[in-house]
Amino acid sequence: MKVLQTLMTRRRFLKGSAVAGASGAAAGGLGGLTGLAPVAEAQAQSPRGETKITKNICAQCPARCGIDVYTTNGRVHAIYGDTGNPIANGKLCPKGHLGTYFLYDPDRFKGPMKRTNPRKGRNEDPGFVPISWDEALDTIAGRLNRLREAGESHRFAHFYGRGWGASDAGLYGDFGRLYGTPNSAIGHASMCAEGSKRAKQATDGNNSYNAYDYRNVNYILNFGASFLEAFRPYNYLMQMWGHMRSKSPQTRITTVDVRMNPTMAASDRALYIKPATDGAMALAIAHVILTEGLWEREFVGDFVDPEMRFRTGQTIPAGSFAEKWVHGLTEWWNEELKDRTPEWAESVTSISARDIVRTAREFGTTRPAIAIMERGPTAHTNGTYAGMAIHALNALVGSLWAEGGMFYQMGPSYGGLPVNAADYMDDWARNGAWKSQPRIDKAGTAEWPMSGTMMQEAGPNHLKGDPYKLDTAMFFYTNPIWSAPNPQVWEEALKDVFVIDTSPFPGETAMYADIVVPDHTYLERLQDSPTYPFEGWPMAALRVPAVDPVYDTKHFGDTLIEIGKRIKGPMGEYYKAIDSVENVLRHRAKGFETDPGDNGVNSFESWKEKGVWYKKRYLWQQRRGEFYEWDGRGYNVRMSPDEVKAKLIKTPTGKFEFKSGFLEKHADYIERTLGVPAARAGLVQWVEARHTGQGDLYFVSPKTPLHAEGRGGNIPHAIANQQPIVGGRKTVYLEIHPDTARARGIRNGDKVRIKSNLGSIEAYCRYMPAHRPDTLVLPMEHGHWAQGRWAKGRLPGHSGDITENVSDPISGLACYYTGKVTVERA
Ligand SMILES: Nc1nc2c(c(=O)[nH]1)N[C@H]1C(S)=C(S)[C@@H](COP(=O)(O)OP(=O)(O)OC[C@H]3O[C@@H](n4cnc5c(=O)[nH]c(N)nc54)[C@H](O)[C@@H]3O)O[C@H]1N2
Ligand SMILES: Nc1nc2c(c(=O)[nH]1)N[C@H]1C(S)=C(S)[C@@H](COP(=O)(O)OP(=O)(O)OC[C@H]3O[C@@H](n4cnc5c(=O)[nH]c(N)nc54)[C@H](O)[C@@H]3O)O[C@H]1N2
Ligand code: SF4
Ligand SMILES: [Mo]
Repeated sequence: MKVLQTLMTRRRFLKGSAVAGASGAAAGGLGGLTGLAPVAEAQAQSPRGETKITKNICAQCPARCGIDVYTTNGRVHAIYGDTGNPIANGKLCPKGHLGTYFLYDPDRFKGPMKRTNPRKGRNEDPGFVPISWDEALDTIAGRLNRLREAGESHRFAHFYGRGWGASDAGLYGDFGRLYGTPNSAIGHASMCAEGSKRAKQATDGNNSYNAYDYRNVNYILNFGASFLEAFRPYNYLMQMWGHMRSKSPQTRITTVDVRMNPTMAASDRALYIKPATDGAMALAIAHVILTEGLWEREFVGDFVDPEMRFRTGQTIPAGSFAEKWVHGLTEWWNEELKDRTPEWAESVTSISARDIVRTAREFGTTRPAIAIMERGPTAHTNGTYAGMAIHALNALVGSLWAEGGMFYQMGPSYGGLPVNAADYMDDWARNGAWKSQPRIDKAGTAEWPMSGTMMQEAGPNHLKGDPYKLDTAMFFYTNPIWSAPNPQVWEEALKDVFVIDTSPFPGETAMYADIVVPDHTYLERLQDSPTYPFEGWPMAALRVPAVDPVYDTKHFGDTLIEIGKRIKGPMGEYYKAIDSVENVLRHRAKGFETDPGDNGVNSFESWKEKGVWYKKRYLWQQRRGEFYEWDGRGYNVRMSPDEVKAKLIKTPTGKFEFKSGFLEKHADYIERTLGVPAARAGLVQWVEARHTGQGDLYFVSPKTPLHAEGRGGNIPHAIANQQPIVGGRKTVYLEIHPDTARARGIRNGDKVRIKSNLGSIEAYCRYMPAHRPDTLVLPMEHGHWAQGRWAKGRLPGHSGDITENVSDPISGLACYYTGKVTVERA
C-alpha cells in the first residue's frame, strides 16, 4: 500500500512538472524556474484532468433516450440519463449505461478493410486487410459508376435497420433518385413491427406507431406488447408504469400474452392466449361493448331511435344507426360481430368467456381506456386483421386524439437542405430504364402490393435471380445474415454479391463483406434523431461526439456523402454542395431559429449544448366527439370534417373504418393470399393464422430487457446479468412448461433439440410452470456466430435458424411468432 502511494505521488509529481514546464513556457520561461509552486497549483486544479459532459442519444434500442456522457482525460467513463430530455427524464434502462462497451469494444474494426479471401462462409476467415479511406471510397464509387454506365444502376441496393433522421436516413431517398435505383433504401421495418402500423393505416389512415397519453389513461388493455421489457420507448414506459400505478385513480392494466413475462407479472390481470388468436379476443370484447351498450356515443354515434338493437345473433336494419366518426359499423355488426360472442372466442383463444366479459366490461366502462399492441398479435399471417380488431376497440371507447388516449407523433421544425436534389438530376436519374425496374424485395409489386418494404425477401429473391441479381449491396445498421427469418438463405445469397458493410463491429453480415467502411459508434457521432413516438409533440435530439473517434472510422452519413461526391455528373455536384453531415444539421437547425424550443434551443449551437429541441404543444384534441385545433392558448378552434380528414383520420371516408377502404382496394389480392372473400376483405374480422411447420408446439423468441436486438450481443456485462435468467455463454435456455417437458422425457437442465422444417437448434431445458404448456420460449439475441468474442460464445440456439420466412400478406411483417416445432432430448 505504501509503495503504491509513493508511486502515485511520484507519478503525479512528474506529471505536475510537465504541466509546470508547459505553463512556464507560456509565461516566458519564468514559471519553470520558480520550482514547486506551479506544480501544486496544477495539482489543485485538475489532478486527473477535466471532466466534460456531452449530450448524446442512446442507440441500444429505438427508444432514443437522451444521455449525459461523462468524459475525463479523453476517456468516457459514465453515462447517465439526461434530466433535460423528456424521454429519459434523467433515467436509463439497464442497457443505457453500457455504451462504453460499444465504444471500447476490442473487436471493433479499426478502420476501412478489404476482403482478401474470395470464398465466403461461416467458417471462412474473410482475410480482412486495412486500406485507406480513399481506396475504400474510390473502390465503392468506381463500382457504382461502372454499374450506372452499363445501365444497371438498379442492381445496387442499400439496406438499413436503424436510421437516424436528417443526418443519414434523410439522405437515402435522394441518393437512390439521383443515382437511379429503386433499392435505396430498403428498411428493415418488415422484420420489425410493420403489423401494428398497417392495422392503423387500414382503420384510421395513419401508417405509423402511436403516441399515448399514459399520464391520463385509466385503463390499458395490452395485447402482446412487452411494456416492461421491450415495446417502445422502453425506459419511458417504465417511468410511466410507475406513474400509472401510483396515480389516483390507479390505471388498471390487463395483459394478454402467451407466456409469463415481467409485464404479465405486474399487471392486474394476466390472460394467456393461444398464439395468433388475439383478433378473436378483441372481436368478442367489441361484441360485449356493443351488446351491453358501453360504446362512446359522442364519438361512435347512436341508434336513430331509442331502441338498443345490438343483440347477439341479430342483424340491425340499414339506416338504424347514425355513425359519427366511424364508418361501416352496421355492416361490421351484421356480417361479423353479431356472432363473435365470448363463448365463441373462448373456443378459439382458450381464454374463458368469463374473463373476456370481465375485461370487456372494465375496458368499456373505464374512461379513458386504450388498447395497445405490438409484435405479439401481429407477427402472424393474420396480424393486420388482428391489429385492426384491437385498434377498433380504441374507436369504440372514443380514445382517438382524446385526453388519456392515443394520437400520432408530430415531426420537428427542421429547415431545408442547402440544395434541392431535383435540380441535380441527369437524364438517367430522370428517365433511365431503372425506373421500370421493381425493387429487389418486390415491395409494391403484384407480389407484395400492400407493403412498403419486404427486406426479408431481398436475399431469397437475389438467390433466385427474380426479379434480377444484385451486383452490390450496402448494409447500414442491419445484419440480416443473423436477424432475418431463415438467415441461412442470406448466407447463400450474399456469396456472389459485392457486399459493403458499415458496421463498427464484426457482425455476421460483415463477415460476408468485400469492403468494410466502419461507422463511428454512437458516442463518437454528430447525429440528429427525431423522437420515437411518445407524447405526440415534436422533439428532435442530437448526438454530440463525446470523444474523438477512437479508431480510423467515419460517420456513415459522411461516408454516403463522400461516395455521392465521387459519382460522375450532377449527382457528384449535389453531394459537393451537401458537403457533410455537419452542414446538413446546421441547415436543419435553421428551422429552430423561427420556432425555438421550449428549452430555449434556437440554433445549431444551442441544440448541441442542450442536446434536444422540443415543443410541448400537441396541435389537436378530440373532446366529446368534436375535434379541436390549438390556437396558441388552448384547443379552441373546432375543426371541420374535411380538416379532420386532411390532418388526422386520413382514411378514404375521413372516419375510422370498420370496413377498410384501404383493404378493399386490394380485395382480390387479399382473397388470393388469405382466403378472405373479396367482398368481405375490408371488414375488421376473424381470420385464422397459417402456422408454419408441422410441430405440436408454438415457438416464440421475445426480447428481454438486457437484449438490444441483435447488436447488443457482445456486451459481457449484459450477458453476465442475463446468464442466470435466460442463459448466455454456452447455456442458452429453452423455457418449457414442466408438463410438456416431462411428457417428452425431458428433465430440467437437459440438453434439448428444437426442430422445425428448416432444421434444428439446441438449448438447455428450463422448467417454466408459468408459460402456456403449448408454447416454447427462447429469447432473441442468442446464437451469434460472429459479432465479437463474447457474442460468439452464446451458442447453441439462434431462434432465427428455425424460423421460416413467411409474412403477413398485408403488412409484410415477417411472422417470427408463427412457427410450430417439436422438442426432444438431445
Ligand atoms: N429490451 C429491449 N427492448 C426493445 C428491443 C430490444 O431489442 N430489447 N427492441 C425494440 C424493437 S426493434 C421492437 S420491434 C420492440 C418490440 O416490442 P414488443 O413487440 O413488445 O416485443 P417482442 O418481444 O417482440 O414481443 C412481445 C410479446 O409478444 C408475445 N407473443 C408472441 N406471440 C403472441 C401472440 O400470438 N399473442 C400475444 N398476445 N402475444 C404474443 C411474446 O411472448 C412477447 O412477450 O421492442 C423494442 N424494445
Ligand atoms: N428470431 C427473431 N428474430 C428477430 C426478432 C425476434 O424477435 N426473433 N426481432 C426482429 C426485430 S423486431 C428487429 S427490429 C430486427 C433487428 O435486426 P437488424 O436490423 O439486423 O438489427 P440488429 O440486430 O440490431 O443489427 C444491427 C447491426 O448493426 C451493427 N451496428 C451496431 N452499431 C452500429 C453503428 O453504430 N453503426 C452501424 N453502421 N452499424 C452498427 C451491428 O453490428 C449489427 O450487425 O430483428 C428481427 N429479428
Ligand atoms: S430504453 Fe433504449 S434508448 Fe433508452 S436507455 Fe434503454 S436501451 Fe437506451
Ligand atoms: Mo424491431
